[in-house]
Amino acid sequence: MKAEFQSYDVCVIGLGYIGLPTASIFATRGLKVFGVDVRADVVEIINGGGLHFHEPDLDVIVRAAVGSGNLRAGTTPVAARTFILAVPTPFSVGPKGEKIPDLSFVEQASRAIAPFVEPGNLVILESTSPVGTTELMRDWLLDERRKLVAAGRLALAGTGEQFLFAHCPERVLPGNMLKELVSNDRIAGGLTPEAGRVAKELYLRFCTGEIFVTDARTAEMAKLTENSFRDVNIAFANELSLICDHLGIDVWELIRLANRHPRVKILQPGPGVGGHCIAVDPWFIVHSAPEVSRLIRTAREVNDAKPHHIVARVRAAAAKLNQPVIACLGLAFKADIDDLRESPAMEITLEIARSGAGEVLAVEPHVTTPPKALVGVERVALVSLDEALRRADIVVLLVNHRQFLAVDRARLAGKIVIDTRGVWR
Ligand code: SAJ
Repeated sequence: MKAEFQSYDVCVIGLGYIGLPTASIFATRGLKVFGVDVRADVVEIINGGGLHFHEPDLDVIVRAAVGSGNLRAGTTPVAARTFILAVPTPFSVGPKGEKIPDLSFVEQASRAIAPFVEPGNLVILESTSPVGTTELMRDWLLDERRKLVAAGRLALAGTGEQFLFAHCPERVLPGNMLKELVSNDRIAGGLTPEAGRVAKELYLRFCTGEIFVTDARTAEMAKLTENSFRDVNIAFANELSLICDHLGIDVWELIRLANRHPRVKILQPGPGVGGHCIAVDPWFIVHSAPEVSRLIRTAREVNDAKPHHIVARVRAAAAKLNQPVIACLGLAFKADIDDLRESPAMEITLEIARSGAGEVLAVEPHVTTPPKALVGVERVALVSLDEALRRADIVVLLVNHRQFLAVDRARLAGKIVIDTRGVWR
C-alpha cells in the first residue's frame, strides 16, 4: 500500500469518459492526482488499475497511473491545488417537449468540493456546459462555503476573487481519445485573465497542441459551437439521404461526387446522431437563445427524425414477408466503440422489436451481456454475428463496426439488406 500524499496537485470530480483519461494523463506526467466518483464500484475498479468502459489504450495508461502511485480514487473529494469537474451535463425534457440543460451534477460537484478549496486554488469546469455555467459553478461553491461557515464547519467563506475559475472544455473524439487529449488544441476560458493563464499552464503538462486563453463564456460557447457545427453538417447529409430516397438516387455516390468540388465537404448520412455530445450540446444553444437558433434547432430535429425513417423502411420491407427474422447489426452510437448512450442504433432496434415487424436479432460485438434497454423487451435477442447472418431474412446495418465491414458479401445473398451507413455498397 502506497503512503497517502500530503497534498494533491489535482482532484478530478467524475471518473467517466473524460475525467478518467484526464486524471490518468496528468498522473503519468508526474502530478499527484485524486479522482472522485460517486460510484464506489468504479472507484474500486480504478484503484485496482482497471477501467469501467472501453477506450483504445486507456487501460495501459490507467494501469501506469495507478501503478506509479500518482493516481488514487475515492468517493469524496480531497484538498488539492486544482479541481477539475468532469461530470455529466445532460438535458431534461420540459412540459412542451423543450430541452432544458440539467446542471444538477455540476451543482453537486461544486458544492462537494467547497470545503476543500483554498484561496489561490484553481477550479476548472471541463464538462460541456451552457454559457454562464462557470459563473454558476463559482456561485454554488461560494454559497456552499457560506453555509459551511454559518454551520461552524469552515472558518472563512472567501470571495470570488480569491479563487481562480475557468472553463477548459475537452474536445477528444471517443475511440481516439488518448491521441486527441494530447495533440488537440485547447481553449482555457477564465472568469479572470489570471485564471485562464493558470489553467493554460496546467494543461501544458501534457498538451502538445496550442492552448488559447479567452474568457469563460466564449470558451463555453466555443465548445457548443463545435458540436453544433458538426450536427448541422450531419443533418445536411441526413436530409440529402431522404431526398435521394425520394428521387431514387444513391446518396453515397452523390456525396462522393459532390465532394470532388474543391470547396465541398459533405459528411456521411447514417441512422441518426448519437452519443452524449453532438445529440445534446446544440440544445444548450437553442435553450439559451430560442428565437434565433432556428438552423441549429432544425438540424437537431432532422437528425432526431432519422431513426424513425429507418424503422419505417424496415417495417415496409418486413411487411412483404411472413414472420421475418430481422438482424440489427450494431447497438453502439458509432463505429468501434462500446458506448450505447443516446444511440440511434439502439433506438431503431427497440422500435423495430416493439412494432412487431418480426423477430429481432441484435448484434453488438462490444458487449457480452444484453444491455439493460433490451432486457424484458419481447421478440429481441442479443446474438452472435454468425447466428444473425445465418437466420436473418432482413439485415439492417446500423453501425459501421470493423467486424461488419469484413462480412463476406456472399452471406447477404438472397436477403433484404438495409445499409444505413453505405459501407456495403
Ligand atoms: N455521424 C454521422 N455522420 C458523420 C459523422 C458522424 O452520422 O459523417 C454520427 C455518428 O455515427 C455518431 C454521431 O454522429 O452517432 C457523433 O459522432 P462523432 O464521431 O461525430 O462525434 P462524437 O460524439 O463521438 O464526438 C464529438 C466530437 N466533436 C466534433 O467532432 C466537433 C469530439 O471532438 C468532441 O470532443 C465530443 O463530441 C464531445 O465530447 O463533445
